[in-house]
Order: sequence, then C-alpha cells, then structure tokens
Amino acid sequence: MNEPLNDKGVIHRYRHFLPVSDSTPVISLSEGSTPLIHSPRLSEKAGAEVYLKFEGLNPTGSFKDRGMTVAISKAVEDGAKTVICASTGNTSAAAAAYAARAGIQCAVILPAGKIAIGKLAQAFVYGAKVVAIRGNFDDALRIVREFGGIDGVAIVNSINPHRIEGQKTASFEIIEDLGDAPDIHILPIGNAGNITAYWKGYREFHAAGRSTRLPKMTGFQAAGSAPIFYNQPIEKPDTIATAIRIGNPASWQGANNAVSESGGCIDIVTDEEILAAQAWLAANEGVFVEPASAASVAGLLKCHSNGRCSTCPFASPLRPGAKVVLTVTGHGLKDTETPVKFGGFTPAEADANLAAVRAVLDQS
Ligand code: AN7
Repeated sequence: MNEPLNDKGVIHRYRHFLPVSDSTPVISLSEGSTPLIHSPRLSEKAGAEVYLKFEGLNPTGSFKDRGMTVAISKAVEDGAKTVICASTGNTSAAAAAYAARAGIQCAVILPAGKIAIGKLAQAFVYGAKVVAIRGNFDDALRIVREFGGIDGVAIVNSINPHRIEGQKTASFEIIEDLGDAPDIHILPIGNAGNITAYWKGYREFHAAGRSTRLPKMTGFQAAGSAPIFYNQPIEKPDTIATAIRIGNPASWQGANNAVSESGGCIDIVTDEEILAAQAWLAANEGVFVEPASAASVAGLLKCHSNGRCSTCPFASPLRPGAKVVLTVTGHGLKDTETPVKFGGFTPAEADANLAAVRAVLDQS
C-alpha cells in the first residue's frame, strides 16, 4: 500500500519484527523515535549513567501510540468498524486518535471522575464515544472483555497481543541508541502490558544478535495500587497517579516473567515520593512527565541511589559505568491539575511596573 506519510512510524521501521504483511493497511501518526535523554543529575544521584526514554513525545503524548498503531492497523485489516477499550486515560486517547486516523468508530469505557482532564479532552476531541462507569479500571476492563467476539468490534486493550507487539519497539530504539541493552530498565506498572512488551523486545533483539546483554527489569507500582508487589488483587486501588490506578493487572503473569527471567524486581513508591520525583525531574532536568511516569524516577531515587539497589533481593552495587534507562511514559501536560494542586502553585501578582515586578522577584 502506497502511503508516503506513513513511512516513519514503528510499523515501517520494524515491520520484520511485527505481525504485519504487505496487505496490512498502516495506520500511523509517525509514532516512536522518541528521544533517549541523558540525565546528568539523576546519573550523579544513582552513580550510574541514567537515561530517560521520553515517551510523552509520542503523537498523543504517551507510549500507548506504539501499540495502538499495530492494534488499529490489524483491526482495520481484519475488517473492524469499531474499536473499544477500557482505560485510565492514555489508552483511550491513543485509541481515539488512531481510530480517527483510520476512519472507524471508537468507544472508550473509563472510571468516572478518575481520568486526568487532558486525557478526557483527547478522547472527546478525537471523536470517541465516551462512557464513564461508576467503578474502577478493572470493572471497565471486565465489561470490555464481554464485548469480545462481537462482529466488527475489536478490543484494543493490551489483552490484544498486537498492542504488546507495537510497544516492544521502544526496547529496539533504546538498543539502537545505546549500542547495546542497558544494565537496568525501570518503568511504572499499571496493567503490566508495557513491562511485558519491553522484555519481549529486549529478548527479540538479543536473539537477533543486536545486543549482548539483557537488562534487569524493574517495575514500580503506586503503594495504594500495588497488586503485583503484594501478590493479591487490590479491590479499591488508590493513588494520585490515576494512570496506574489498577488493582488487577491483565498482564500480571508477563510482569512476573519479566522480573524473574531478568533478575529484576517489583517495588512500590508512595504518592508523596511520586509527586516529589515529578517536581524534581521537571526542576532539575527540564523534563515534565505525568505522575504515573514519575514512579520510575521515584523508584530510581528510592532503590538505586549511590549505585546500589537497597531493597531488592539482588541488591548489589552497580558496575562502574552501568547504564540505567527509565521509561517516562506520558507527558506532564496530560494532567496539569495534580501538580498544581499538590504544589500549591499560584503566581504572585504585582502592579504593572518594573519596580513592583522586581520587588516580587526579590521576595521569591
Ligand atoms: C502514563 O491508559 O492502563 O503497566 O488505560 O498511562 O502497561 O499498564 C495506562 C497505563 C504507565 C502503566 N504510565 O502501563 C490506560 C493505562 C502511564 C500510563 C502506565 C500507564 P502498563
């Protein structure tokens, strides 16, 4: 299919590693190719070379675009006229955008009152049908699963394996940028699709001879929404990081496999640690990520400061020059309410003259 504007996205670049053929219509917004940003101040704190994979720079502002280009392309190939998903916000934004691009319908089922306003706006603006249920994400996903098997309808949550396939391309890019896999990979965990996808990507490039090692996969859950850490579903998950407010992850087993096969771990960070890490990263590295994404940074600061992971059973000093990659999964502009509310940010006012403005600046 001749679509010159679609020659940049992850399907185009990694088609030999993806479940597509020449007859698959490529629905793309040129996702992927996000920057791997060296982070000097985090490196100093961790005693390692730390990089941020800034997935907030994807077309809809989160990593979900990587999986969605594959899921929607395959849905269109299979004749779907409607896609449906449950979401804590980012999946619905991506599904709505790629469905719009494909010219098909999108329905999103969200937990009422628990979606960051930027993400809710995206679903509406991209033209999705939006239903807010009186329940949480896990309830929404249960309902979406019941849509399975209806003709012409494709489920585009990460229970759809095409989503995982697309998301694994982030590992490929990291290996290409670093010249090898990192020693440790850290990411936030919600439904656990992403850690499953990264681990698959790292193993595939390793098997293809594109890297010499595999990273330890380290995932962080919010303390109030940590079913994998506590090894039991959480009925009423709670955290200010609404993207990862999930009590019964669909890819639970995938996360466990990634951690046990790679020698990594799953740990928790509190909401206070998440908010502090979000503010610290923005003010010290110039990178503004959403709260869920800051769980990666909070985790690094908690466990890997001074070159040592202090809590995991594999605790050991990092090797000199060790490379640590943190996926920061979504853009800070998705959810401006949370940091503004908790940071108490209100600008000081001044009269409209130089002296008054300088007086205020000198005070702050
Ligand atoms: C910014 O959008 O589950 O562990 O429905 O939006 O692969 O679920 C979002 C998850 C991390 C967790 N960071 O990734 C949804 C949804 C951000 C996210 C996660 C999400 P997974």
